Parts: sequence; structure tokens; C-alpha cells
Amino acid sequence: MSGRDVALIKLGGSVITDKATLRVFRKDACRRLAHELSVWRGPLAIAHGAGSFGHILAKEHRLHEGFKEETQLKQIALVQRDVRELNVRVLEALIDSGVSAVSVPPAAAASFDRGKVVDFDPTLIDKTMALGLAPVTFGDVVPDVSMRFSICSGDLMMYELARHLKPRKVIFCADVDGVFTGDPKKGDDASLIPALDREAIAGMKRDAPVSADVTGSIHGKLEMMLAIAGHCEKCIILNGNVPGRLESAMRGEDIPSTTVLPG
Ligand code: IP8
Repeated sequence: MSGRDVALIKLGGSVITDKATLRVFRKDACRRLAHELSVWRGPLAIAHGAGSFGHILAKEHRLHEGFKEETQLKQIALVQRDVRELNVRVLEALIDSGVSAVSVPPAAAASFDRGKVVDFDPTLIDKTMALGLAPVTFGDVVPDVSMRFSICSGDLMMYELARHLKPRKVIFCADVDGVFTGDPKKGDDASLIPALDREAIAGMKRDAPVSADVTGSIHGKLEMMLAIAGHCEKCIILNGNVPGRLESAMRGEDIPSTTVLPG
């Protein structure tokens, strides 16, 4: 798949689920986002987070730390089932809005060691996209060489997809307008940062995540976005909860957001 027309979109787990309540799907938000991204006329690749279908049980049973005890096995099965259930709901929303979306679980395209990708095989992604289908991958529990299993975040798959597809646009849909100078959710007098580079990201304060999150929260995301920015024309984070923002960004219009700059 040649790169420059491709759009790569992450539907954040905090937008498509209620992250604080086990297995609550935010159907209206997901369907609206699916409709908004359907305005893109070129090839699409999509990843979504696990939200409350993954993080709550994964944290409770320390699945991100790899194999500790037999009792985790049932929890792996439950989390795998739950994130697949979420994936099906996302697929339904996409298909209903005209995007021919198909599921590509991370382990179908990558092998993992110590929570990192050691081998990315793009065959399935390429064949899918060559047919005109949109691959949809997601955060999941995956086999891991050293840890026996580990957590693969949707962001890690975003990085592998960006490296391979060299997309024109990479868009992360979050539950805030972008990155702020403080925490707007805590009532800080914070302003939106329109663009961030490596130095600015390295200098940011590292607050603990507010909800159960086994994949590193906003800082992990920004580091991943920095790595992605080197493989695409534009990499932005925007507010997926504000109707129209994703659609405007797909159309190339200016909206409140943060662009992560390469280098
Ligand atoms: O929500 C996490 O994926 P993310 C996957 O994209 C699990 O970070 C199973 C918690």
C-alpha cells in the first residue's frame, strides 16, 4: 500500500467507552466518529483503545506484568473476549457509516517480547488494504516471548502501522482538545498547546493517570506520537467528544488540536 493518501486514525478508549465503568460502550460517540471519518476518500487504517473493556481487569490482575500465576489465565481469556466484543461494536459502527472495516488483532500482524514488537508482518494489513478494506486493530492481550503474555496498546499498533504505511494524516481522538499547559479537567487555568516537539514533551510534568490504565497514559502516548510523527505528514491529537472535529481534521481544516512535530 503506497502511503501518501492513507489516513491512520486512533479511536481512544476514553472516547468510545466509559473508562471508569467496566465494559460500557459509548455507542453514540463511536457511531458519530465512524460517520465523521467516513468523509475520507483514500485508504483508511484504524486502531482503537481498550478503555473499560481492557484496562480495568488488566490492572486488577496485573496482566501488564506478564505471567505471575495460573489465576491470570482466566482473566486473559476474559479481557481478550471483552476487547473483541468492543472491536465488533466498532466494526459495526464503521460498516454502518460506509467504511468496509475488518478486524486485524495485533497478534495477527506482530510478535512481542517484553511488551515490545519484535517482528511486524504487514501481509494481512497489505492484503486487506489492497482489496479496499479498512483494517481495524485494537489494544489486546498478546503472546509474549519472555513474559508469556503482555499488553499491546492500540498506540503501539499505531506506531507499527505508521512506520509501514507512511500515512498522510495520523489522528488520535482523545477526550480533551489536545495537550494543555495544565490539567483542564482539574480546573487549572490551562491553555491548549498547538504544537509540541521532542524537547517540549521531555520537559512535561508526569502526573499519575486518573483512571485504571496499564499502558502509560498521556505521556506514553506523546512519546509514541513523537515516533509516529517521523513517518507521516501530520500527526495530531484532537477532541473526539466534540462533534465535527474529526471530520474537519479529515478535510484538512484548522481545528483546536495539538500537532506533534517530528525530530
Ligand atoms: O487502550 C490496552 O490498549 P490501549 C489494551 O490502546 C488492554 O492502551 C487489553 C488493556
